[in-house]
Amino acid sequence: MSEAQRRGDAVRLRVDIVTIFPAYFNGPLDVSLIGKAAARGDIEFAVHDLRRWARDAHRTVDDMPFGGGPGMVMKPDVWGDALDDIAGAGPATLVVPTPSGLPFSQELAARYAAQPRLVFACGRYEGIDGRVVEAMRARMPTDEISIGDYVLAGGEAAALVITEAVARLLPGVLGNASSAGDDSFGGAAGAAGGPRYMCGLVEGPVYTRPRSWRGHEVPGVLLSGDHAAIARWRRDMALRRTAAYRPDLIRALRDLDPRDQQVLAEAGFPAAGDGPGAPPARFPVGGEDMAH
Ligand code: 6GU
Repeated sequence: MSEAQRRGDAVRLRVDIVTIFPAYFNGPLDVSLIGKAAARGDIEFAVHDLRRWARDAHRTVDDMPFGGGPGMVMKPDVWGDALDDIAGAGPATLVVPTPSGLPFSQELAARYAAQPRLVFACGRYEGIDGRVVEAMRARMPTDEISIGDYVLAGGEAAALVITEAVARLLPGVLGNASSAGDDSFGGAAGAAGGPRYMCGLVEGPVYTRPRSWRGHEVPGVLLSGDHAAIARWRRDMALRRTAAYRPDLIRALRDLDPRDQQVLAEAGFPAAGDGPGAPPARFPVGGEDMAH
């Protein structure tokens, strides 16, 4: 029994994971931030072996695709029985990781962190028979989610990614309650306590001691104690890094002040917010040559 459960606190989030590789989750759920949250009872996990619901002696979970093509498709009857048993009790959101899903985002992570229960259906092979999602949609909120534009061998890694992004947003999970708002995308997600100046941007570089390392100095403004200047510098760096790596985010920015416009112009964006924006001439993502 966890501390929280001894205190009588309710578990904030229950996560069920259905997979043919339950061993994949041995370890990752027990360490770091997620492990501590689980030990405190803020989050509770159950990992289920899909083959428990297989019907034959070989515990078959897949079959050949109708219409032909390569690979195998996961059987609807096995998944249907598993999800009936697991997701049947109480309100839950079904998350089906798939490269053809809705892109995962900080906004979605925040929405999931407010749910009492998530059930992940991890597919392998060419995916799960399409009727499973169709049937579950009629019964519970069901999201097909992609974690990026690349193809994984199965949904397990994606389920871990989504779980970690959600777990760190649970109240009391982060050591410093305000640090979630400081992150890349944090302001965009409207996280409480996050500085407005990072809204919609990825973060710039961060520094710690020593002040001088291998001939590289920490930017002087960070040692100045001038909080307004530090905030402005951090926004400048975030704008430059976002321009270099994520021009798509720059085009979505609104309410740019004259200094923002100047920083973006230097980074190769003549008029951010309208028009496609030119690619940056170089990748000015470091802090070393920044005037302040
Ligand atoms: Cl959620 N699953 C798989 N198999 N591949 C992916 C993915 C998910 N997101 C990106 N690639």
